[in-house]
Amino acid sequence: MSDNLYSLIRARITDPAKTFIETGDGRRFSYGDTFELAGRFANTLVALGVQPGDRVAVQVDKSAEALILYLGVVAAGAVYLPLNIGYTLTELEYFIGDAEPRVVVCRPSVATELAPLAKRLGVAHCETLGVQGDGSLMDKAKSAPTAFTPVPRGPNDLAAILYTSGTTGRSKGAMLSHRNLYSNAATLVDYWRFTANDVLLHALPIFHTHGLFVASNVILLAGASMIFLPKLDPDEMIRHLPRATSMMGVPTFYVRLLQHPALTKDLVKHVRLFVSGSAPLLADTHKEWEARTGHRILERYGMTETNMNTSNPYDGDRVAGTVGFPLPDVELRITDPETGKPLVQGEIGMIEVKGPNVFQGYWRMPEKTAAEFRADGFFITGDLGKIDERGYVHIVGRGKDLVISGGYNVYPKEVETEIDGLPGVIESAVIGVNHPDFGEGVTAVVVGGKDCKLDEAAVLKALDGRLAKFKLPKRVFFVDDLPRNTMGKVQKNLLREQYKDIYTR
Ligand code: MCA
Ligand code: AMP
Repeated sequence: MSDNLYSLIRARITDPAKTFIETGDGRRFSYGDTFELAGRFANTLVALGVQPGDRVAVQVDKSAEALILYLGVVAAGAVYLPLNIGYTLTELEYFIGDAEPRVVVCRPSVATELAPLAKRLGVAHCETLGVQGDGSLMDKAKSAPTAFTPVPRGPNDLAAILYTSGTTGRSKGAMLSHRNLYSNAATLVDYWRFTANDVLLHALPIFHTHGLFVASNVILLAGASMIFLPKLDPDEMIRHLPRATSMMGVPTFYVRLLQHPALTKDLVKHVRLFVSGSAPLLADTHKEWEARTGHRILERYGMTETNMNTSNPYDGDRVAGTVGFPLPDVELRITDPETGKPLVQGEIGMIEVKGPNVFQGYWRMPEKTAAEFRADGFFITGDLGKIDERGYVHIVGRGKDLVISGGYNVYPKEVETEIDGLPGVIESAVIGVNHPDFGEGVTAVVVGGKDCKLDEAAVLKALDGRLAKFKLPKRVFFVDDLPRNTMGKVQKNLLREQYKDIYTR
């Protein structure tokens, strides 16, 4: 049997009339509709010359069709490459140039800007897909046949590439195989007890692991349904929650829903599971949520490179401030970050993982890939943690210089490089500071020279259009010097301490 994820999903679906997606505005896609449209997309892509292994880059607004396009790409044996809709043309130039997709699919509104760029970078076709089933790709798909035999794939063949920003330089494309995606989603279906009776309230973006693989693949493998909302809109979520059995979100989802007066125990009485991940969930949020709804949020831990690694238990104690136990099939150890030697239980060190969930390496970056694996196959996550006496994993910090804002990763180096390039700037340090809504707020501390005429607004204006908006500093401060240790390294911990109250006071 082929390992093509699409074939494995199809094999599990017994009732084609069952609803897969219901959109916020009431459109409904049964599993039968979904497979027909995925077949049309796959046939369309093949007609555009897409061969197994070719990349199909997609930067479109969230819609049922966009998710079904993912299935069509996978069915065709091609490699799905989703891109954050916030990325600017400058950022897209890098991703497209690096991944060399055969086809780029974008929003109708940006096609006139993106098509010439894609052409210059050697992309064969630039197509569009809108939120109402419009666009050139849909036009072609409408006249394509629905029947498509999924292209046979081996377990290690690629199904997707997701870019994660690099701590030191260029963004890296994490290569995920059919087995990576299938094995992790199948594990989560069992671990979190998903069945065909489930209805997931889905308000996450579908260009990252959380909304695409954790949420959507789990629902597909369970043959369950989703209420598919374009984004986090608390009023809309409150409207749909009474029909949901489950919800997945980043901590900001829970923080914002708690601010809604209509969130009550009664509203969520049909929900059996709330999952949080992508960033640390504050113990206070966990407690407040339990007090308001009667539910203990289940927190889990994952990465783009690994899918999900650990989860709090479905039955048993969901401990606030921990990310639970390693999932079945996932080996997890804590090591000395310098030597890589395993540490004893309770000591803080580097979290390393190994299992069928762990990716195939970084696209065209063999050295970077080699540097992040131990000789015995463990992947070095860059997260610092410990395992307590009951076996729960705690994430206590990051060994990598990374800010997580509202569940999106922002690599300080990327923002610092842009700021350092502005006229008159000597240097800068970008840090994450406690933020009541986003968890961490991207914050820039800038050393301007004598001739520097910039102020906060001017820095932000200069960065706008070069970096996606979620990467832009929420505040910019000017200082005479950055604190350094004796080795000359900027002491970001001191800056984080100095600015720790700026978003909360
Ligand atoms: C939007 N803005 C942000 C963010 N999102 N700023 C900082 N951090 C953010 N995350 C900015 C916009 O640019 C805009 O700026 C202003 O905030 C309002 O924009 P809006 O679109 O209204 O924002 P929102 O709808 O309120 O979005 C906030 C959000 C969203 C719901 C937290 O960012 C979100 O859905 N995050 C989830 C990300 C996610 O799925 N992560 C999983 C990665 P301006 O006003 O200047 O225009 S996968 C992962 O991490 C691993 C594998 C894992 O474990 O899951
Ligand atoms: P990404 O590169 O977007 O896949 O982000 C992965 C990173 O998010 C991990 O390496 C962790 O630093 C962080 N992360 C994910 N889930 C959690 C969690 N539950 N608690 C703390 N950090 C998390």
